[in-house]
Amino acid sequence: MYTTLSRIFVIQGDITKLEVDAIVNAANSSLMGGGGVDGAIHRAGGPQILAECREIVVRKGRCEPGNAVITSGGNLPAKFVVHTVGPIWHGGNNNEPQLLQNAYLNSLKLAAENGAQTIAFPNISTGVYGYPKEQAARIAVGAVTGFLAVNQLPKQVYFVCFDDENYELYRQLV
Ligand code: AR6
Repeated sequence: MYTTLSRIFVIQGDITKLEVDAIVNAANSSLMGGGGVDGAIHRAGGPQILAECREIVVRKGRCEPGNAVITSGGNLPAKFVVHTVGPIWHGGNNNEPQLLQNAYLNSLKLAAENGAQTIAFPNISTGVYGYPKEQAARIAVGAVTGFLAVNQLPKQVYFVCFDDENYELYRQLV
């Protein structure tokens, strides 16, 4: 049996390159793609991912902040993409911490339900959505640690940091 922290890894790089069961996309509520990591995932994964997102929107509507949906990985090395929507930072008194925590927890739950043994997260909401990086990192690590303590899947979680500041923050926290 692993201890929780030994199941968490911090790496720096491009999440689209990872050979894990699931990568998480920091999407927006339309699920129709965008910039940042969302743009990178759709570019690398090809049109199949967007087609599946379209079907989901037709069936269930938009993806509200804190929620998550799952598609195949298209041309990515990952089997699945979990699309979640983080909160836009409006100063911190608009339920941002809870919504960010929900984005992590609902992504983990959906990945586990689909049998994912390994999952990789980007630093949700810390780009275009403007969430302060240290606060976001604390929420991310807290949510993942809490989930792993009471769930066997995913077996391993990767925090994939793109910028140096996030990488340093996560290395200190984990
Ligand atoms: N791999 C890993 N991390 C990345 C990559 C990559 N290839 N590219 C960027 N990042 P952002 P948000 C990091 O802006 O703040 C989109 O337009 C980046 O350095 O992608 O949740 C969506 O459609 C940052 O740390 O997502 C939404 O409209 C982190 O990913 C909106 O942006 C998240 O930055 C969502 O904003």
